[in-house]
Amino acid sequence: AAGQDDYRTSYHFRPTKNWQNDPNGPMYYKGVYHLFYQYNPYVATWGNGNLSWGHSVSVDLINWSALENALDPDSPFDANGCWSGSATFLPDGTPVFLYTGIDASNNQVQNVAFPKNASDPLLREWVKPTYNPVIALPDDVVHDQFRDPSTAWIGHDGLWLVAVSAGFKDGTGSTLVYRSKDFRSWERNAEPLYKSGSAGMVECPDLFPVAEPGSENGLDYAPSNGKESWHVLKQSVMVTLSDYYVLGRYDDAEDTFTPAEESGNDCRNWHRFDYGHVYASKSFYDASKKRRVLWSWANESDPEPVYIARGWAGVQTVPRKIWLASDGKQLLQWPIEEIESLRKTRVGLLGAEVNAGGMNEIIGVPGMQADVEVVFEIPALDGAENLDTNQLLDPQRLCGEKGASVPGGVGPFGLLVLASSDLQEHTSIFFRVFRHDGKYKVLMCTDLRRSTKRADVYKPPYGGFVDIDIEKERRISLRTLVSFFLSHSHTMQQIRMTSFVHATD
Ligand code: DQQ
Repeated sequence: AAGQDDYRTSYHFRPTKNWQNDPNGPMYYKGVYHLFYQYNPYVATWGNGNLSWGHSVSVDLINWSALENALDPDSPFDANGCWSGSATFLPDGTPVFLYTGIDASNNQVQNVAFPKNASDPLLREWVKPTYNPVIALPDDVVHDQFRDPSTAWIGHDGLWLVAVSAGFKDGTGSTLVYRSKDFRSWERNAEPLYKSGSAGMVECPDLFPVAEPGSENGLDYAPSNGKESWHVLKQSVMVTLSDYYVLGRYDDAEDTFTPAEESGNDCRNWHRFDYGHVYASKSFYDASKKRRVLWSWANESDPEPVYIARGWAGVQTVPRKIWLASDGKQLLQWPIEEIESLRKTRVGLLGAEVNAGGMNEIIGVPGMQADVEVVFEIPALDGAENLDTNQLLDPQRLCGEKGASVPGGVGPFGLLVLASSDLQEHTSIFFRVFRHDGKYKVLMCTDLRRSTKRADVYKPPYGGFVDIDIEKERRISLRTLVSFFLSHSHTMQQIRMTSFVHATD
C-alpha cells in the first residue's frame, strides 16, 4: 500500500481538474513519456465539445507533471474542438500528430501538428500548419462521423498509411486507409481496412504488430518486406461503449487486414481488453523498454451533477504491457512493472482456508491504495455446476444472476474489496467454476452492485470467462489494484479498481 494526498488518484492518471476522456498520441521521446488526452479546460463535462489536448509528462509512467495544453481549438480547421488522434515518428525521429478537428462548419477533418522545437524533450509547444486540414471530409461520409486517425505506418511501397474511422451516408461504418508521400497530401484507398457491419460506427482504430507468440517484446511498425506477421486491430464501438480487438494478418502490399477468427462480421464478437467502464484505448511502442503499452479511458460512474460538483471527471486506467500469448490466440496484459515501485508496506495472510460462507479479513492495510496479490487453490472440482450454452454466451448476465452470495458448486470464491464493517457496502471480485460439454469453465466477475448504497451510480456486475486449464492448474492467481480517495471537499469517496488473472502460460 502507498500513501497519497487527498486529491490524486495514484494508480490512475488524471489532470487536477475538469474533464478528460480518450488518451491521445502517447509516446516515448528523448527519455520522456508523454500522455496527451481529450481535455475540457473549463468544466468537468465533455460539455460543449470544445476539446483541447491536455498534456502531461513523466519519466516513469507513474509520476506525472502537467504542461500547457498541446492543442487548443483556435484555428478554422479545429475551431469547434481538437478531437482524438495519434502520434507518429517521422524517419528523422520527429514526432507528428494526426488529429481530428471539428472545423468552423462543424465538419470532421484530419489535421497535422508538429513540435515547435523538436529538441525540447518536453515537446511543450505544437504548431498547426495553415495548410490544414490534410484530409478533408469525403463526400460519401457523414459530416460528424470522420475521425480518430491512428498512428501512421510505412507500407511496402515506402508511402505513409493511416487508418481513419468513417460512417458512410448509407449507414455503414468502416475504417478507411489513406496513403501519402509527404504526410501532407493524402489519398484514400479504394478498399477500407475494415467494415464494421452490424456494429455500426466504430471509433479510435488501433492497428499494431505483435511479436511471435509468447514473446513479451513489443514491436514498432515496420514494413513487412513480404514477411507475414501478426497484427492486432482494435475498434471502439459506440453502441456498447466498449473496445474489441482481433488478431489477424495485415498485408501491407494490399492494405488488407484479415482477422484470424470468424466473427460474423461484427467486431463485438472479438476479444476484450477490459470489462467495465473502459473505452477508447490506444497503445504505443515504448522503445526504452521494448514493450507495447496500452492506455484506456475509464469513464465516470457518478452522475453528471456529482462530478461537476467534484470538479473533475474521468481517469486513465493503469498503463498495461500487452503481448501475444504463447498459444497465439489472444493478447496477454499486465500492469507495467513500474507500478510495483508504489508498493510500500506489506501485509498478508498465508495459508488461510476459506470454507463455504467463510471469510478472512486482511488487516492493517495502510493508506488509500492497495496492490493485492492472491492465489486461490482449489482442492476439488467435483460438484461444479453445469452450464448451458446460453449461459456460456452471456457471462455478464451470469455474473448478475449468480452473485458472490449465491452458493455454487465450486465457488464463488474471491475478494471483497473496500467492505464496510457491516458488509453492507463492498465490491466483490469472484470466480465460479462450471462444467460445460465435458470441460471446466472459469467465470470471473466483478460485482459493483453493493459498492455503494447510493442508487445514482453506475454499478453493474460484469465479467467473462478466463482461459485457465483449471483441471491441470488447480489454482488461480489474481492481482487487483485498488485505489480509494476522497474528493477535495472530503465528502465524497471514489473507488477505482482493476483486476488481472495470471496466465498459466
Ligand atoms: N472521443 C473523441 C472522438 C472519439 C471519441 C471526442 C471516443 O474523437 O471518437 O472526445 O471516445
